[in-house]
Amino acid sequence: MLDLPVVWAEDCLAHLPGAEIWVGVRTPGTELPERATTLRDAVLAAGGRLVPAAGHDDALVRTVHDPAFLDHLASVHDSWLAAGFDQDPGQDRVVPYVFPTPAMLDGLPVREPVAIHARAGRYCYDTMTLVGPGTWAAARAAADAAQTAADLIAAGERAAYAICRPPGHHATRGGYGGSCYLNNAAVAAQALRVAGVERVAVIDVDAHHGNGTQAIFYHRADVFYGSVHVDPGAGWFPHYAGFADETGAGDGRGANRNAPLAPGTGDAGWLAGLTEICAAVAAFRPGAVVLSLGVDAAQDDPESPLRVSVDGYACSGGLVGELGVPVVAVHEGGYHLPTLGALTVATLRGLIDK
Ligand code: SP5
Ligand code: ZN
Repeated sequence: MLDLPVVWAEDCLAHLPGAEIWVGVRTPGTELPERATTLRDAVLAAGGRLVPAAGHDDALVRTVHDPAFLDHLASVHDSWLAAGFDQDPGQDRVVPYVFPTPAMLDGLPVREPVAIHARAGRYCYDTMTLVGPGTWAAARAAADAAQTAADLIAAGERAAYAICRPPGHHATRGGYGGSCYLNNAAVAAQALRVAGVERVAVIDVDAHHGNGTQAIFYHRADVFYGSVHVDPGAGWFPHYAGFADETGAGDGRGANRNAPLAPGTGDAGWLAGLTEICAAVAAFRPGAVVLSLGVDAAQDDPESPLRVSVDGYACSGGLVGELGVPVVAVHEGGYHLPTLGALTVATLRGLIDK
């Protein structure tokens, strides 16, 4: 019996990216609405208690993200259609073609471009993360779900699970990418801080490094970020972050910990990495934990080369539960629909059985 509140936002189904542009080629993409309904059905069948996400105003989200980025994301698809891009050249999703990277700017300030096709890349860092008509509503609903789960912890629950779609851990303070738009885990962590938890730890078990969450808290001493993930140095997304020598900076020195793993790593190596992260989290003495629960490290997942089993995921929940503090679990990745539910339920069972 999975005796746990499960936060659900119907609007998370409104995001229909339709495709991912991979090395210039249109591919179907794997971040589908069916992921969310599959997760919902599995956790409810296991005994989870459905809690509708509550609407929140933008105050908290605007402290986690750059307000200019939020205004952009809320309006860019309407602007895209108003400029006729769905007719000419025939693209109904927002897809950038130029990015203001250091290679282009070389120290110049980032200006707000006039052309909508240029603006499309202003707050985006890849070609894989398209914006459609329902993207903003869904991303905002996912952030609401994460904030609602944090509210439940603040009200005394020991654990809560938010079905967040689209996922969030690749979204930075000022930009989106990696199938993520708003950083749901960072919203949950910040909500816990505002609710009075002095130190919050984010533990990220998604197969990919959560570069967005790391960046948002990199200079802060009050939020620890720890992640176990496939080694970006072995050629895996997000490629530019997630290395072991990234340990925080300024006030945040020592409050960041990465455990990158070789492709092919299975339960033993993955759980050893997570054990190391959990030891660092225990030393940080958090009052609550946000678990970035991606199940794409599973052996059958198409998006990562890690080979974790359902039992391995159950053990990961146990390791986080053993920390003995309340946990907000926020869903991240996981793309193999036939096993998504079992992996998630096993993790949540492991979490609350401790
Ligand atoms: C939340 C999350 O798990 N985001 C992961 C995004 C990783 N995307 C990287 C894609 C790299 C290219 N994959 C090839 C797909 C070919 N269809
Ligand atoms: Zn992932």
